Amino acid sequence: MPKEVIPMSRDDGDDGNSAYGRRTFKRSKAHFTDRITADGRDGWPVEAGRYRLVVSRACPWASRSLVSRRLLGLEDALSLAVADPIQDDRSWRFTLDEDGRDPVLGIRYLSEAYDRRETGYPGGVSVPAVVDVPSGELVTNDYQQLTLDLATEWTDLHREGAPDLYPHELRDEIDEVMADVYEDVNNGVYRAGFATEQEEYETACTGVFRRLELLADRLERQRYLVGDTITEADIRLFTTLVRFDAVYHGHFKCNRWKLTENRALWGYVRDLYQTPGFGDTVDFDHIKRHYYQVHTGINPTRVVPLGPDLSGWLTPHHREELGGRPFGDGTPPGPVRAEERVPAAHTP
Ligand SMILES: N[C@@H](CCC(=O)N[C@@H](CS)C(=O)NCC(=O)O)C(=O)O
Repeated sequence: MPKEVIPMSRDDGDDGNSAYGRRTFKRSKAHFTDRITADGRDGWPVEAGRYRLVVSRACPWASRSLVSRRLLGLEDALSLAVADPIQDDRSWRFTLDEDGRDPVLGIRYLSEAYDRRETGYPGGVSVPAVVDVPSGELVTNDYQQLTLDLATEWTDLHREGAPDLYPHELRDEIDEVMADVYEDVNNGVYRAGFATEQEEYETACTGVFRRLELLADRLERQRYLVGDTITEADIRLFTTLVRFDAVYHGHFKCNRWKLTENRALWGYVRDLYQTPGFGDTVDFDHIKRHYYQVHTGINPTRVVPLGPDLSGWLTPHHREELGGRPFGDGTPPGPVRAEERVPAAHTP
């Protein structure tokens, strides 16, 4: 039986009592913040085939990198390991692979790559993680920086027609939107879900919906969050919205309304879902089983609900009427490679 895993705060200077106890939920900071860059200044140069991206398709933070990798066409350059959505007491494990071992890294647990990098470090084992294949060492688990680096440092390895996900002239606006989305939405749902006091829950839940309403206003008028093309900001909002009705509405009690009841947001998230590179990374089975089975403090029975009905995800959204050029001067990514396809039973 997997042990409960809580996104703990251990290295951000709090007293260790805040993630799940009496105090406000706080997210830990990523512990390994080395960057893989074009000039290799941290000792990790961008190099095709050298690194392996380890994700769980359940995890919204890891899913950002799954979407970026697809949009930018980095599948050949950066290989992918998908962990079992259910961690055990040694955390993320490769039980979906033959013999329970990642075929490239040869390890059974992601923690082995963390241990190779640093023995006995104080943080938790989290995804996304990038591992250096030759040494087997973890390079980074800094999910905030990772996608920005894929967009701006890995450019030599991008596919032809890759979009510019973090255009220079829009960075200030993108950063501003992402900061609000992070605080109130990406992390707000976790603060609501892990709250152990009424007031803490109400504050977080109110913040989630206040921000969603502001975002919906914006998205009534424009197809994407910033400018007229898909950017990093859309990726970060998408990975929370795509989980909203499936897990945040019920399991995390963010239930003032469902996304399907909000015209702008439901249209926006379906538009992205149906855009190559977004929906084809999403595994609703992994999402639901992870949240409902791993957070036993919230769901002690570990029963996973049957709903919601997924068929609506593929219905017409009519967002093209707002204009916008999804890939700017670029093109959509090609089909998903066979070995990375999400099983049809886990999709609408
Ligand atoms: N690395 C970040 C974000 C990534 C993250 O929270 N990933 C989750 C999955 S959604 C995870 O791996 N949690 C395992 C754990 O915290 O032990 C953090 O430590 O807060």
